[in-house]
Amino acid sequence: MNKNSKEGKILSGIGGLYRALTTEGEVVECVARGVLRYGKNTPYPGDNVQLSQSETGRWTIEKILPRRNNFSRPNASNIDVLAVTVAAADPLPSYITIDKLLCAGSYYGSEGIIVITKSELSPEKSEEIKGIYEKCGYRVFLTSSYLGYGLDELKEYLEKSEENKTVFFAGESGAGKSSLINSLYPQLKLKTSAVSRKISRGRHTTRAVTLYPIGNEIGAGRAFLADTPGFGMFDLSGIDDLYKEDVCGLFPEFEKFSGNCRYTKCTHLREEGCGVIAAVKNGDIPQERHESFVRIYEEIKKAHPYRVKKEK
Ligand SMILES: Nc1nc2c(ncn2[C@@H]2O[C@H](COP(=O)(O)OP(=O)(O)OP(=O)(O)O)[C@@H](O)[C@H]2O)c(=O)[nH]1
Ligand SMILES: [Mg+2]
Ligand SMILES: [Zn+2]
Repeated sequence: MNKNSKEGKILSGIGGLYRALTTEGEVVECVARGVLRYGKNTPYPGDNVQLSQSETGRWTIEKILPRRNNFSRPNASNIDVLAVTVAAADPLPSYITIDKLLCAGSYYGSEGIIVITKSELSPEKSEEIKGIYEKCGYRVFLTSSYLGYGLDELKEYLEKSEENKTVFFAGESGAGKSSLINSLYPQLKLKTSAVSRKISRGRHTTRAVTLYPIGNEIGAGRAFLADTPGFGMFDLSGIDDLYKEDVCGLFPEFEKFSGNCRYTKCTHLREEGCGVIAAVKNGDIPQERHESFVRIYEEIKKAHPYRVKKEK
C-alpha cells in the first residue's frame, strides 16, 4: 500500500459526501469513485473501504471491501449486533415491529438483542417485554435514559467486545435511540426531540445512519454504535430471497419444539399435531411470538403467492 492509500470505515454518507475513519484514527471526508456512485455498488455506513488521497489532498473511496452483510432501508453494512430498541411507552410498544426487526437481523446473520427504553414510564410493560424475550433466549437490557437506569450494564456489554463490532440501534421513531446513545456517551451530543405527531409523513429526528466509534483505544477492542432514523412500519416481504418457509428458522425458540410436529412439512400455523403450537399452549413459547410468526408468514405468502422454496 502506498503512502496515500489507507483503509477506513464509512461512518456516514449524505448526498454523495462520506465521512470515513481511517485505521489510524483520523476522520476524513471523501467521495466515491465513479463506478461506486450508482445502485447497489454505493458505499454504506459500516463499509470497510480502501481510500486514496490525491495530490491536492482529496480523499476518494476506491474500493468497498467484502461485506459481512448489508441491511437495506436504512442501508448499513457489516452489522454484528442488531439492538432492537423499544420504548416501554410513548410510542406504544409493538411486538410485531420487534419481531420483524429480530427476523431481519437474524436473516442477515446479526446477533439480536432487545433494549427497552423509557422503562420508568411503564415498569409493568417493561417486565412483560423482558419476560417474553428472555424466554426466547435473547439478551434484554432494561433502561431509562431519564433515570440513568440500566446504562452501566449496557455499556459494559457494548465495550466488552473483543473485535470491532458494530451495533445497530433500530426501532420506531421516538423510541429514544439517540437519547440512549447520548446517555451512554454524553460527549456525542446527538440531536433528539419529542415524539413527533408527523411521523407518518416521514419526519424523523435522526435523518441518516451514522456510526460512532466508542472506547478510547483505536484499533482492537473498539466498537461502533450506529444511530439510525426510526421508521413507521417495516416490511419483511421486501427482502427478495426470504421465503415463507424460512420464517420459522428466524424464531430460535421454535426449534426445540418443531421436532415434535407430526408432519415433517408442518408450517406451525394451525395444524393439529404441531409441536410448536402445543408449546404455545403449554406456555413454553410466548403467544405473542407465535402471533408475529403467523403474521410474518402470511405477509410473505401474500407478497409472493406462487413462490415455493426448492428442497435442497
Ligand atoms: N420518559 C422518557 N422519555 C425519554 C427517555 N429517553 C428519551 N425520551 C424522550 O423520547 C423522545 C424521543 O427521543 P429520541 O432519542 O429523539 O428518539 P429516537 O428513537 O432517536 O427518534 P428518531 O431519531 O426519530 O428515530 C424525546 O422527547 C426524549 O426526551 C426516557 O428514558 N424516558
Ligand atoms: Mg434519533
Ligand atoms: Zn408444527
